[in-house]
Amino acid sequence: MTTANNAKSVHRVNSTAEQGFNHTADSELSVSLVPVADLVSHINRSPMEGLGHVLGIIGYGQTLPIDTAAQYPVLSVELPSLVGEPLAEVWHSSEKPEHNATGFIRYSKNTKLIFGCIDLDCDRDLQQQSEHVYKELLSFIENSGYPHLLRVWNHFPLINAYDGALERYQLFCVGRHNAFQAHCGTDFQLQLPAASAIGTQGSKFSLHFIASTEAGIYLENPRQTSAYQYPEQYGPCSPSFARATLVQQLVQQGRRANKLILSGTASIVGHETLHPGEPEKQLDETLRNIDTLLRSETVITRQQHSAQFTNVKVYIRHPGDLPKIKSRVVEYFGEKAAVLYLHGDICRSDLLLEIEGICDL
Ligand code: 3EB
Repeated sequence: MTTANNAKSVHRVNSTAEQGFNHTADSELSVSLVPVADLVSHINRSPMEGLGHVLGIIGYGQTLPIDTAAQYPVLSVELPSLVGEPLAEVWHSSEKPEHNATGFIRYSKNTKLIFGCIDLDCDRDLQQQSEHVYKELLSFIENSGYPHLLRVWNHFPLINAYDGALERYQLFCVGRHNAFQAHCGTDFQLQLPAASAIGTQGSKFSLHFIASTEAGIYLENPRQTSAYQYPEQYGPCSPSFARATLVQQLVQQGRRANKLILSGTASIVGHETLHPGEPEKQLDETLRNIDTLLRSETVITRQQHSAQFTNVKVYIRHPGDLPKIKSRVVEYFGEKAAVLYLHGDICRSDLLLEIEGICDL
């Protein structure tokens, strides 16, 4: 049995519906998955219902019916949702944020966190654009007093296509690597956030991020080579990310407080892709990777309760594979997790799926 399933059977998490109080009201950060059609009423209701204040909204697959002049950042990511109606993530915080924009970065910030979006037309030179975007982002968060990047979501088109001698994902990795090295210096590997990089069928370079005044704890996966140490066969610059970020939040009234923000995780063991062409086996390998990370010492020793995923995103290269994986995903993560299935390209052409999520510890 998996860790997530154990969590379900051993410790029941209180939810709003069951307990009549709000589970997220005193939590620093939470994410609601909302049908796009209900977005406006959800936003209007959320302060009354104790969900907290809106930090920003990330929509998937269709342009959001929200005024782009909305005070908080709104981003439409070009990755269609594969199940049911179009969905959006509403990011909330318990503490009222301030909204603003600087250059191409739109953001909301409270005393501890900053949540922001970048939405640009893709340049012809992806390496240079990635380097530029990351340099701007790193300077911006540092100058604003939120120097610790916790999580970044990257999206751009044609991730597996070649541009000259390199794949576009490799070009992105070079640009991102150069920016981190220039900004953070030679030991930049120790300061890398959790991340994901997913290919779209659109035309935008878009990303969103969370950064903090306080350092997160960056985790690696004992079953996987650290991405920043991948050998050169995968590209001239290894990918700049950590496998997860552990965020320690305030404990109030004994309720769960730590969050694990899991990077995109795929069927990679050591540094090699396992099970090319076999989605079910890639899924099992991915879940074993997630399980291993959840059982790692750093996580276990900081865990106040059993691990419970609240939000999960499953990226699927071929929509036809969805029926082969959906029931296993639901079984593993349990009914409490809001799962979003998105049609996107994974950064290695032999990977068929990737899973990320946010987990209460
Ligand atoms: C992997 O483990 C799969 O380049 O930011 C996962 C998460 C992956 C983040 C990134 C890439 C990234 O290497 C791919």
